Amino acid sequence: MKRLLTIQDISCVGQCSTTVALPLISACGVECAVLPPALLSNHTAAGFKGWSFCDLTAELPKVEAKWIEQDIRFDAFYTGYVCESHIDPILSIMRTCAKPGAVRIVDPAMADNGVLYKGFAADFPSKMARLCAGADYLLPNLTEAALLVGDTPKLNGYSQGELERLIAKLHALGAKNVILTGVSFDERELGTAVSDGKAVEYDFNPRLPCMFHGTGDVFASVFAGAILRGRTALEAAALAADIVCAAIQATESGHWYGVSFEKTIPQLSQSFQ
Ligand code: PXL
Repeated sequence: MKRLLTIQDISCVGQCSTTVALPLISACGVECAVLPPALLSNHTAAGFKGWSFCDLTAELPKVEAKWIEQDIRFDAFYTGYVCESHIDPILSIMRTCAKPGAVRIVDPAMADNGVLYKGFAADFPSKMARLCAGADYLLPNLTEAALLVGDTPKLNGYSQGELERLIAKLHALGAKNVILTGVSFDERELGTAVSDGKAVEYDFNPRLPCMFHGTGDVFASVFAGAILRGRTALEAAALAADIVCAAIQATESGHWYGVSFEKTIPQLSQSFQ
């Protein structure tokens, strides 16, 4: 069994980050170790009135030292929501605790719908870009992609040419494969562009008429699990999108802070039987 380390916050309530990654990656048949660089009472998106934030930056080198000492190494790293002070310690762990050929999956979780999440300074995307530079798989949404390359985010209306120029700029940051989510050329469909730097392939699903928190984390977690189970980037993105759609459809109305991804776990583990 492959062993992945996910590095992103624990939001105690809110169905995002580590509390999504651990069950979904496990359901793919991949061992999931966790390293939370911060502990929050809940996520920071609209709906919650505030949040507590306990920064664990100082713990990161201590954890790293114990792993080095005990020869604990990982086949893959998957990073999500992190803050500026976490980036150098994470880059160090990804160097010192990697098995040969370890894969780096980076979800630059910092923005959506044209704006940065609350709490991030305007120059944060340039800091996140340093983590993205070493990514084997970079998984931004359209807003994150634009901010990473210094463009003003556009909410919709990217032509195929504009999208592929944006993808080329993400490769120029250093990312090997780019998986761009939230892509649409037609209001009935929403999908993903998958690029290895040579060709761009697309996967679309019917657009669902609603917006939920945490779907990016569900997408990235399933994508990471599927890559470690040997799927191609396009296959992994298509499975991740199917699970996101199923999770949205399984979410009862009034459940506002996340999606009921738990109900997709049987379907997800079936895909790896
Ligand atoms: O789902 C991304 C995410 C992760 N962690 C925290 C967040 C968010 C999105 O708002 O606030 C703390």
